[in-house]
Amino acid sequence: MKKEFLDLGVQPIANGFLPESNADKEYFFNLKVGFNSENYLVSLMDFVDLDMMFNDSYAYRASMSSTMRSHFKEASNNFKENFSPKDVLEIGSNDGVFIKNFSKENTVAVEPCGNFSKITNNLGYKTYNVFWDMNASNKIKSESGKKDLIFSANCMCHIPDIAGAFGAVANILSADGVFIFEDPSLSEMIKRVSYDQIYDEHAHIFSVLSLSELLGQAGLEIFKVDKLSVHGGSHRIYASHKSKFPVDKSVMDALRFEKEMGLDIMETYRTFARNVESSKERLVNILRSIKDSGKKIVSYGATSKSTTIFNYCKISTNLIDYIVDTTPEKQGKISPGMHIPIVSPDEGFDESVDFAFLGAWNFSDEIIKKEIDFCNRGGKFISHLDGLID
Ligand code: DWN
Repeated sequence: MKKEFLDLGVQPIANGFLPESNADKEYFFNLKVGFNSENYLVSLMDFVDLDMMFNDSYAYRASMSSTMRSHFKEASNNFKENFSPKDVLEIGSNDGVFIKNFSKENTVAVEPCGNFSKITNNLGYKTYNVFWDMNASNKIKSESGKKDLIFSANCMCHIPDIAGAFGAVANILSADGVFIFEDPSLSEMIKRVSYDQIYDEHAHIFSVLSLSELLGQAGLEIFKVDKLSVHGGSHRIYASHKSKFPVDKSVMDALRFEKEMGLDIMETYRTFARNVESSKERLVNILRSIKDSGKKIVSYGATSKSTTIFNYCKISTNLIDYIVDTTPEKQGKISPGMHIPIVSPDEGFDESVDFAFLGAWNFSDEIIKKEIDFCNRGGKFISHLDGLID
């Protein structure tokens, strides 16, 4: 039974960057989070309708960062070397940043956002423009058989019926096949107080504890866990049909670590909720004192994560002048809910900027390296996790 532990207030569609003309037509919902003590799953109390979030104008492009392009290149090399897959399926292929490393002949993809399924179909990869469920699994299995590598990045945590989704994977995974997926890590979120990982698309924030329960219900077993630095700290889970692979030490280590963190008890989440409240106060005080001193602050990266922060902390152009983002589809629009204008870095990241809030803090290394001139002239980055970054 899911019990609420955090209320992040009224929130818009996190990735719903919109033209100014649509500002009065936004959809809002109450973003509340709960913990289920039976299967250890942390989920939204109420799921947002999938069609509201994933449509033919989805804004997030995975290949917009060099970090993610190299991340998926390395992942594909790793999987080819260790599993020599013949028949590959990616669930949530976005703009093809992962599957483009595999041959078109024996790779199929599932991508519900039509603007992206069009890209990979045009590249020659058979892409099903559907949501992942048992219907999709049976259709693909009937057309191209079972798969020996099923991969999914930042997608499984977006599926409200996660038990059904894992059952659909088991249905099409070959006897000796591997199911590898990566999603933000609950332990990292709790540790960093990175509450901005919570938004409409993230139906769940997974722990290995919860995944072990849910995959087990689908007849699958975790045999390896990698800790990843991408997307603010993620887990890469390797699973298969039961007893197909020796269970690696990393699985027991992860489960033990999470139990020691108390991810199996409600008290841990109530403490997290208090930490979130303190994080909000600290961030607003930092931004307000900078603004009161007459300095200019922009936000770097129009992210779903920063949508949660800005709407929870009521941060608008009263504190942030505008947002800079490299994604063409986001430029010229306004941010969801707080309606902060978005411009390209060429247009907005200039000498007039004194401080930059890291909306895309998960790429801070890449960004700070790229903006060394900004830092050298005295510009400062701010994050809600670490405050002012020297
Ligand atoms: O799970 C999800 C993750 C993978 O991506 C999706 N539900 C939605 C999305 O979340 P997000 O919007 O918080 O993702 P990112 O990857 O943190 O977004 C980064 C944004 O920052 C992009 O719009 C690109 C932009 N960016 C930039 O303007 N300059 C990124 C870099 C690295 C840069 O230098």
